[in-house]
Amino acid sequence: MPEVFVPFVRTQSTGGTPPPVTARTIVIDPVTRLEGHLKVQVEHSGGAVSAAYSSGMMFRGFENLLAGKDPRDAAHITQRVCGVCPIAHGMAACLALEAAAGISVSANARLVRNLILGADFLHSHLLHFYHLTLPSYVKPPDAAPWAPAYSHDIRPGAADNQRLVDHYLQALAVRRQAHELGAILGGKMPHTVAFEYGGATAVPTAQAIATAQEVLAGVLAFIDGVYLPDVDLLAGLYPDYAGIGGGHGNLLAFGVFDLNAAGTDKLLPRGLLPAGATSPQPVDVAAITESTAHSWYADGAPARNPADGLTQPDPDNPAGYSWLKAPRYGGTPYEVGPLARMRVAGHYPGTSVSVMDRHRARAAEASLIARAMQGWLAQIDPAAPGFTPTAVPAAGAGVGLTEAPRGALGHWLRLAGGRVASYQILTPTCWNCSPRDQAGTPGPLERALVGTPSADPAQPVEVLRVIQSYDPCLSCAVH
Ligand code: NFE
Repeated sequence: MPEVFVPFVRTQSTGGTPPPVTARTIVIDPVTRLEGHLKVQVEHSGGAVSAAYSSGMMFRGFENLLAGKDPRDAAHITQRVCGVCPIAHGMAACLALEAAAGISVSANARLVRNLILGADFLHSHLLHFYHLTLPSYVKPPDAAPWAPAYSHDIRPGAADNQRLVDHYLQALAVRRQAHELGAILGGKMPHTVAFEYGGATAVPTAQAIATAQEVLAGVLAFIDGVYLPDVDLLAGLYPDYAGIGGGHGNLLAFGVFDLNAAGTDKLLPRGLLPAGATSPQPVDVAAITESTAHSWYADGAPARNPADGLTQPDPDNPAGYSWLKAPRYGGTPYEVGPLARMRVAGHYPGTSVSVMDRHRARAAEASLIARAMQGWLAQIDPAAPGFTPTAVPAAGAGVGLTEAPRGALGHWLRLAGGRVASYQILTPTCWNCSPRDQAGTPGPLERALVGTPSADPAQPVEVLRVIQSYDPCLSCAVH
């Protein structure tokens, strides 16, 4: 790999790669109000997007630096993939090693893990709606850090606009409370020290549980009294976004928040919903592949299951245009995230997939999780252990499937000599923002952008709204 990588300078289309920039091209680079480095190029004609290309612009290499490490360290190292969803990585890493060892954790450990992860979901969903999304729909104050802002297609009247901007500010404090909740139970946030192979390192005292209930009640009151009504308000002001940004329509959830030791019962279950389906199908992990045909990798196969995955950077792949691989299920792109989870769980009826469906499902999920957390706090036994010391297996393999706030997350671990022999991470944003695969099929975001209005190419706010509805995190996606 060259010492200095100059990203993404392509002058020719090489079959499935972005065409040269013309007067019909809009390039947003970087896309802001998300984590990491995302570039989106769209071609437009007749006032609508005709093709889109999504590119992750930074390589990181966490999988490679895990090789040879003590597998217990993965729960802490992989949390550094991201400051927004670290807890989910800690969870997936623990689950992968525990699967390799064939163990399950105590009831207290399960509850404490659910609670810390739940607190991170609440923080993340509030962050996404108020601080990453809303500025694309309201007229923000004419001052830093909001100015300059788009002026095209901003619809709220003065009173609604003021209400939403006020809530933007209030939500900063509520996000802090959600993080405090995680810190009460997990030692600190965002990167918890409580997630260890074999359980959770601390069981909260009765006093800590009471404090956590109090903080949680405040967060839940904001979700139900402010967040949900604000999403309704936005959906009412922008009703056309219930029909924009649908995409392939396939939804996938790995499931999360175990309600029993075996993990067979979950608050948000595992399931697959191909477009239009109303009853979820089982998920077969063997059907998952990642293609690098249009990615800057040389992995020596058209597509690999993550159990056999490689991470061999190749910035010179002439067909590449992203540092994201292209995950597929049975060769088909699937959208992951709150809409997938809530629909698989039966909590979000219908078959519609759109920008507003994503926002509505995310808010409804925040309320559902916060309520479940109240119950989990009540179930903790402060006198019972949370951690069971267990030997690390010398060899074997395990898969840890869970959900991060943005969707299905998996860690694939292989052990040799008691160390990490191979580690592969498959993140939600890699599913959602993937480039084309070996068959040339666009990823979910790339497909969802097709047909999006582009009324004012100088202010492509419609394109931005579709992108943001997925809540992308490119730090996770490239890991
Ligand atoms: Ni970096 Fe992450 C993603 C979530 S999971 S925010 O995508 O949610 O790795």
